[in-house]
Amino acid sequence: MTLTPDLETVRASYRTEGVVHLKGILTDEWLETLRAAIDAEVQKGDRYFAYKNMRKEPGAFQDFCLTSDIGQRVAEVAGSSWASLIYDQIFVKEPGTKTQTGWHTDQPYWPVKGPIMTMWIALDPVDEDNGALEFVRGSHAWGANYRPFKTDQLGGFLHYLEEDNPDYIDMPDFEADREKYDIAHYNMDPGDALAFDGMIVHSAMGNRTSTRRRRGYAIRFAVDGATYNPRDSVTEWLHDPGMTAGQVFASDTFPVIYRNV
Ligand SMILES: O=C(O)CCC(=O)C(=O)O
Repeated sequence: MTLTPDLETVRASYRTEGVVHLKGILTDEWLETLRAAIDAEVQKGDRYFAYKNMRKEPGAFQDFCLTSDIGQRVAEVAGSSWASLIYDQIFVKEPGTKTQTGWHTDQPYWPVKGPIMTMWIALDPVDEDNGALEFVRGSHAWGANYRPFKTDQLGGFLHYLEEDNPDYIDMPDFEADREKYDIAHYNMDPGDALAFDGMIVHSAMGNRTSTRRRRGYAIRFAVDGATYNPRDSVTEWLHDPGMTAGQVFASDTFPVIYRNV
């Protein structure tokens, strides 16, 4: 049974724009479970963070990745017969954490060639006041391979990585030239998700409110056509000695969580 209403329209938007807004993909139970799990992390003291690989430890994030229907949703939207898990990440911007997450593409940071999808799930209402993500629609299809860069703890640009690598080009100043591009953000309700391509240029606003939280849970997936591409120090933390370069991106470390049989 298909989980995604209007699947053909959704797929077409994802294909042409590189991002699509999916409404209400979480059950109330998962919403509460994930919120509580993030709150346990907030209790540790940080108010603005992007913790990675939460699913490695037993608990709510691992359960969600392995037992919810998220893999099927990814496969449906991507038009893939399978989806494997790369890693997950929680993005918290508590009220008053105003720093913008700079414009970037995700793919150069990961050892994957071919299609990657992120599902960014809102656990609070999200809009331009409390940290909505922004996308340069269609940029995933430009064929532009933007150079990865190092950021500080708050996501500010520090310096380029792979500076001598001719495969990359430096990123234009999207912020300065906003009017030149088709830039969009999506107002989200808790339980909504944005499915977006690993090559789309995106950023996230800061949380300018004094009262409204912004908890997001992002999971990165490889889908049909994605292969292992362990190329440099930037992607090293996701290297898997159990895979060989060029093979389908799936292994014990990066399990296939959905297959349409
Ligand atoms: O949620 C955020 O603040 C940033 C998210 C992001 O850039 C991503 O998921 O790639």
